[in-house]
Amino acid sequence: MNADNQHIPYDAYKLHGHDQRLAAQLFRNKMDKRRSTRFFSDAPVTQDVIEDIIMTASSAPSGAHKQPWSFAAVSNPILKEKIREAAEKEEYENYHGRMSEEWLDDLKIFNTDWHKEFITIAPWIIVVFKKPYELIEGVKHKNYYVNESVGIASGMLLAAIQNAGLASLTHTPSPMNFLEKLLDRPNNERAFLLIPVGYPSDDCMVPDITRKTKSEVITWY
Ligand code: IYR
Repeated sequence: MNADNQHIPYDAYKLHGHDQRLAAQLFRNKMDKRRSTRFFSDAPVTQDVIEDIIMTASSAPSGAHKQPWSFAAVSNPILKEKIREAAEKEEYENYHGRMSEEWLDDLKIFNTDWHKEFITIAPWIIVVFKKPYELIEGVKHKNYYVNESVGIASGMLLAAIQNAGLASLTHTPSPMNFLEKLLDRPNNERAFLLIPVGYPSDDCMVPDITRKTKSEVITWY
């Protein structure tokens, strides 16, 4: 393209041929081993690893490059205890009347209930926040494609967690506004996902589920 003041040459990461085939296969295999985990070890994970994982997520594309996200990384045990207590309070209500029979039925194979021990056991929880707007000098500026942008960043976060040899869970206590209060977030932030991160416990079990096959998910044209 023609040079202008707003563009610089792209220093692209490229692979070709065998290297490309191998990289694609290895990454697929690594990601295929990812499972949502509800049983964590309390073994520590260093803050610099969590920082790299979050900054990988924050490299995601976003509408008009507004990067409409922020991440709270919590290891403080007292705060984790408060978050667990509030999450369990909401989940108790969900499992006792707020979720439909069909929903509860769909969840049976996962053996979930309102107890959320993983919030206090995992060494870290990362709370992803979305920012529907920015507040600049008291003026609201709407962000674009906020759910898409934060969803992409969250997917990259999960991939980075897996790449670091750690386990995670995408937990969605609902409603989640207690997180904004407990973490003292600014008015323009809404909790999007709560993600415990750590090693799985040695006796961690996961549901016996299969993934859709390529013919079920891909249509070639
Ligand atoms: N948020 C509840 C219920 C729940 C909902 C879905 I959709 C799941 O895939 C799993 C659980 C909980 O975390 O228990």
